[in-house]
Amino acid sequence: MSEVTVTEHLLMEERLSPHATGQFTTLLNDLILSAKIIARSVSKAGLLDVLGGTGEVNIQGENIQKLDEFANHVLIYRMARSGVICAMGSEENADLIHVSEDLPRGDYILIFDPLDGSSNIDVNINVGTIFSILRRKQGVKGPVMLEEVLQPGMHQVGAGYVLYGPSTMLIFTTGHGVHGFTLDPSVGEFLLSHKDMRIPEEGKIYSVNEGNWPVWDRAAQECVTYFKNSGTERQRPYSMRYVGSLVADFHRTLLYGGIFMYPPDKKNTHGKLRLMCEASPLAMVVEQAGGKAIDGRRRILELLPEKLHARVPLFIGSSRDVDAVAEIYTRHG
Ligand code: AFP
Repeated sequence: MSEVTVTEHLLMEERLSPHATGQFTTLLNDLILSAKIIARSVSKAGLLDVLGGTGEVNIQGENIQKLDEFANHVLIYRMARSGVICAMGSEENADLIHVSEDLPRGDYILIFDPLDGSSNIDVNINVGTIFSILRRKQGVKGPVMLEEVLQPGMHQVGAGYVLYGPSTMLIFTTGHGVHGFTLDPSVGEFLLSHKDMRIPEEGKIYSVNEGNWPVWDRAAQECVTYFKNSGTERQRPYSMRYVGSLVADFHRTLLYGGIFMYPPDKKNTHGKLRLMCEASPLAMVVEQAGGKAIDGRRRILELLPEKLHARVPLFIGSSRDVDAVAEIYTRHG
């Protein structure tokens, strides 16, 4: 593993940008500190009284886990004090979170899913934090309006995720490729372990909750059939892997190639995953690594969110595998 720390890496990237003020580096450094605090609690799940639900239900209608609430609190508290953010959007909060006027503020907007895959915590399976960084239009002052936040993913200035797994990893992009860092717990630093990550052009794994087959439309069923059936041109059938934590399923897809799919179904007619805090940040990461992300027909990064918690179908991964899905959806009209 290289000895380059994530801070050194950020400073090097900052030097390449002539107009950099250091605010973005500050933001990422505070995000990294939050991730370390969350990682510490996640790694002690089972020892501390952090397992199980709080008994409450979030804006998405899902049971809130204790660690979910803790991760959300850490991020909101820390990032509000970074001095460079004006507003935040969390998967756990119905409304936009405004940074108090009593605190120093900047132009950045942070959208996050504090603990993705949290229903897996009690069984000790990987979870993660997904983040998307947006910027206010230059010169706009005063309270942040929701319309300013509802930007298409292609306006993100940075995006990534922290994976709390056998080791804690930070994967992010600022639009100059994707880099991965692994937390060395003995020194408490994220060290560069995966430089300039590239997703294979084509994979051998498809990832989907196939239990939803009866509630999918014909196009989604055809996509899964395509990856299951043996083909002549490509090596098929693909293997199937599904963790049920998007960060974990995405991370495997990024490293090994293949495709992750969450199609719309009869219950989730617009898909289950959240556009702003899940699909868009991962779409930026995958595109920067040479892959693709679509909702079946349209590029995820071009979609304009209608609301903070808009949902979207997601097909993400190796470019040729995503192209195969796009071709099937086009045929279905
Ligand atoms: P939780 O955070 O409630 O566990 O939801 C996880 C998630 O949003 C995403 O991480 C998974 O890919 C997806 O849901 C799994 O959904 P299914 O359980 O419907 O397959």
